[in-house]
Amino acid sequence: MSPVSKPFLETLRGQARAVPPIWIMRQAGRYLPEYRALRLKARNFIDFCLTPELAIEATLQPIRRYGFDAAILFADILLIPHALGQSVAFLEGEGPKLEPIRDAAGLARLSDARAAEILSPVMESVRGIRASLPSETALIGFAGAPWTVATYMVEGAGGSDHTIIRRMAWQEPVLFDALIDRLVEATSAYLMAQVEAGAEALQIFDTWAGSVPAGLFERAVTGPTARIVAAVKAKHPDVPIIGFPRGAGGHLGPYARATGVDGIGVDHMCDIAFAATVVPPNVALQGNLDPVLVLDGGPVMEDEARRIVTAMKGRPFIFNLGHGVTPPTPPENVARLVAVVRGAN
Ligand code: 1CP
Repeated sequence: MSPVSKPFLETLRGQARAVPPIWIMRQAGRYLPEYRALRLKARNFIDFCLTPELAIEATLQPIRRYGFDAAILFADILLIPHALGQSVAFLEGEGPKLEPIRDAAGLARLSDARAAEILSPVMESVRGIRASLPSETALIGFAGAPWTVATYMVEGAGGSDHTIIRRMAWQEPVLFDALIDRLVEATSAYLMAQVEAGAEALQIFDTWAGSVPAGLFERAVTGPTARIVAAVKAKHPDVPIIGFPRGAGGHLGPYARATGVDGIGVDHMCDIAFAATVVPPNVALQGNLDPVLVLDGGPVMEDEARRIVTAMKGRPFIFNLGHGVTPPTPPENVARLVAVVRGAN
């Protein structure tokens, strides 16, 4: 146990603090000029993520600028399909493109034989970040949840409709469940390796949970996430885990109870006061300022941030956005947000 208290970790252990810890999703990335400069040093985005020197520096940039309470490992949820042998490319301005998996033959081409080796630079990054962080700053490791990663693997690209994978889930349950099982296994191993390398908390990003029909929610979201949480906690019972089932407001209570997560990321479509009524009181809430408010900054952003902090008084709570900070956001607005949340009127 670390002798220095880390507000972010204390909150995930159930402590309600007068001043909430703060970090923001996508805090490292394109809205920072120093990230855009660093990004030019790698030929493509996967190489960037798998070069420890670059990933360590990208992780530390927002910590130096803002002193967030937590750093998040710089990596991407699509490193898992890459490590399983699927072709993954990030095209400039177009987002990710994958060679889609649509049948048993496609699934059979995945192999975890080399996954740990391909992902080993990530563990080197985790060790390097841990060695460089201020003593009060926690390090979050992460992965995509099986459903969200599977949407990219099956659809072959981003997007929000997810018709192909939804049809697969309904019409070809054996194939769908087998893909999800592969991801549960690979993701559990990947997250455990991050903890062993020095990650102090984990976040499971289910960015596309909101496109899952209610009748599939347990099979696609809650069940697979619960299995990952159980696998990680069997080996590392003390590592706190945050689940972020974006767009799944109506399922937050059952999701929190069935998965056993220590914290719930709440998106900005969901009223965080409602989340507080359905999520057990010992489970921390994290969120949920609308990222567009940080584009303009000013009194509207500040009032809404204060409203959220006030609504969460007395509850274990971590301030964050409802989704990632967007690339055109002026960095000085983020600095102001941090000051407001920490109480500098
Ligand atoms: O060249 C570039 O700079 C590419 C932009 C970029 C960045 C900075 C991508 C491509 N990924 C990342 C880093 C990243 N991705 C981090 C670490 C940085 C940080 O948070 O500080 C994390 C945690 C992620 C996670 C991630 N990747 C998610 C889940 C979180 C979320 O925002 O919903 C998802 C869905 C992805 C997929 C992804 N990676 C990148 C793109 C363009 C996309 C597609 C997004 C989409 O489909 O809309």
